[in-house]
Amino acid sequence: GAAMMLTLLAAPAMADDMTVGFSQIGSESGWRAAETSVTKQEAQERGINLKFADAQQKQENQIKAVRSFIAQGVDAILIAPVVATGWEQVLEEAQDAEIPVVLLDRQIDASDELYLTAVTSDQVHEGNVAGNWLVETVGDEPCNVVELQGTTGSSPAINRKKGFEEAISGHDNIQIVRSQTGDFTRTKGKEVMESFLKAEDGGKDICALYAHNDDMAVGAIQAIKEAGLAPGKDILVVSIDAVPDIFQAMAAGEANATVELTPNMAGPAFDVLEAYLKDGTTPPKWIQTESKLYTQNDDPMKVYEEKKNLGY
Ligand code: GZL
Repeated sequence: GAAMMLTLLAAPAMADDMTVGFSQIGSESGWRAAETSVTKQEAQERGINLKFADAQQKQENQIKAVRSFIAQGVDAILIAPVVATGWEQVLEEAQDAEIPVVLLDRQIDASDELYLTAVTSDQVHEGNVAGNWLVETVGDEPCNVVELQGTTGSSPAINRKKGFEEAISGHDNIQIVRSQTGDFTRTKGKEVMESFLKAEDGGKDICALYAHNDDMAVGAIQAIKEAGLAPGKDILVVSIDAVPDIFQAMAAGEANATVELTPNMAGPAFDVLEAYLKDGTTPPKWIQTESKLYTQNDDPMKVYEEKKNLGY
């Protein structure tokens, strides 16, 4: 009757009290920590009720979290998928429950029918930018490169490797002589760099390090110094993320270049979810975030000051 109608009319719009489950990979890097803090801030500013689950970099924990969000009947689910495979089953369960899923910062090898959209950078382009910087920096000089890959099977590790190799192909003076995963962490980055230096006669013939993220580069810089070499000079250092600590290293002449990745993937994600849930507006399947090269010429300490309070 009228009372019911009045109650319905009084119900707040969906977006005002949207409940969103976020299956986050973990806190493996400074960038990941920033993405988490920015996501929580964006939700708070929008009055979104965010349910947060940290998977400690294990896919089975992400799948458990998504199933829990489905059981709780959330309005939407965000997933930062640790690896690119193994998502079909749980995404079909979310689809059956009519809960839209948005992927953050990494892609998956599954039909894009299984998610509303993916908010990510162009990771192949990031590898291109890093590789092109090295090509322009070394010219025709011989350059043996060691590569610290991101998490095995993750879309950034696959794509950043591909993009870098594209950029250096045709420049036979530049060769990747060692390549191994450092799992996007400082600790592993340091350990693997130590093994590269030992395997390469102390590192005197290593010209450059390409690290798929700044955290592995920062760990490797420590290993290079402990081996008695000058990072940024004896061994050039190029990486991706643009976290504050890489700018400190650049200001100290210990790192050379980084490709920026915004930690704010959730803002665009919440925008399209609100439009979808309120008006049924369907977004494009990919929302691409920008990539910008920073080098020692870009006043690294100024950039450090700008970034240091952003939750990294
Ligand atoms: C890339 C993102 C990567 C960051 C790393 O989009 O998934 O994961 O580059 C993080 O710092 O571990």
